[in-house]
Amino acid sequence: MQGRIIRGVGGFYDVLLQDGETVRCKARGRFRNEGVSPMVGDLVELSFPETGFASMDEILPRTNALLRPPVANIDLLVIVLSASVPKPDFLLADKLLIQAATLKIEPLIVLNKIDAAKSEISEEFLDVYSAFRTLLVSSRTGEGIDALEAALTKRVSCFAGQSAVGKSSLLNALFPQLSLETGELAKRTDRGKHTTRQAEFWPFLGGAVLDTPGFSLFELSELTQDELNLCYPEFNGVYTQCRFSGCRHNAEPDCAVKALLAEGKLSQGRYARYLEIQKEIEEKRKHKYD
Ligand SMILES: Nc1nc2c(ncn2[C@@H]2O[C@H](COP(=O)(O)OP(=O)(O)OP(=O)(O)O)[C@@H](O)[C@H]2O)c(=O)[nH]1
Ligand SMILES: [Mg+2]
Ligand SMILES: [Zn+2]
Repeated sequence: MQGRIIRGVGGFYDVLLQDGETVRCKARGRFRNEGVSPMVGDLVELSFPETGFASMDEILPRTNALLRPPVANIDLLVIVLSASVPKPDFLLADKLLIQAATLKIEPLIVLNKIDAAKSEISEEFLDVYSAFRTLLVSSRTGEGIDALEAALTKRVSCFAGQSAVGKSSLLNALFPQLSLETGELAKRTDRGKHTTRQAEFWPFLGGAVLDTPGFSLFELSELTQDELNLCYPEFNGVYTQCRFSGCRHNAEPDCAVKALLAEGKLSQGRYARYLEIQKEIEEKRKHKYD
C-alpha cells in the first residue's frame, strides 16, 4: 500500500494513506544500512505484518529533495519574509531562490506582516523581486490570504524562511482548524525562537502544505557560473552577450549584466547579494580540498 510521510516522530513515521487514514510505521533497517533517510513528503510503500507496527519497505523515487528544511517532492517553495520584525532577510531569500531554481521548484515570494510595515519596505520588496511571483500579505488582518490560498490549491507547497516571519501564523490564517504553535520574538535580539521544530505536512486544498522550522543559517551548494546564471531570471539571456564567455559579471569588462545594472534594469541589492553569494560559492570550492 502507498502513502506519503507527513511527519517523523522519534524514529517512527506517520504515513498518510490514500483513503485519508494515517498509520504510524517503522522504516526497514536496510534504509539505515544504505544511508537513506526517509523524508517528510516521501511517497512510500508500506506492508502490514501480523503483529507490531506497519513497515516502510520502499521509498519511491523523489522528484526533488530540499535538505534545509529536509523535505521531498515539492511543487512550490513559498519563501516567506517579514515586512517589520524581523527585518526582511533578502540574502536568505536569494539563496532559497537559488535552491528552488537548482531543484526546478517553482518559487513564490511572500511578504508577510504588511499590517505593521512602512511603505518603503513593501516598495523595496516589489522592486527587488519584480522578476518573480510575489504576494503582500498579513496573517493578522487577512489581507492577501485569498490570493495565497489560490496559489496553494492542488500543489504540494513548502513554507520556508527565517524564524518568526510568520510561516505558522499564515498556515493558521489559511486553515484555522490547524492551530499551529506560533512564537514571539526574543526581546533582546529581535530574532525568532524557532517555535516550529520539525517539518510537518498538512493535506489541504487538493494538495498539501508543509510548515517547516525557519532556518536562518543556510549553506549554498556548489554551483558553476553557468548554473548560477540560470538562477537569475533577471539575467535572462543577457549573459550570453558578455564579452567573455564564463563572465562572472564582477570585474570583467564589457559585461552585459553590469550594463543592465547601469540602466537600472537590475536591482542594486540583488546584484550586491549576487556577488556575495558568488564569493561564498567560490570560497567553498577553494576550501574543498583543504
Ligand atoms: N504584525 C504581524 N505579526 C505577525 C503576523 N504574522 C505573524 N506575526 C507574529 O510573528 C511572530 C512569529 O510568528 P510564527 O508564525 O510563529 O513564525 P514562524 O515563521 O512560524 O517561526 P518559526 O516556527 O520559529 O520558524 C508571532 O508573534 C506572530 O504573532 C502578521 O501578519 N502581522
Ligand atoms: Mg513556525
Ligand atoms: Zn558578465
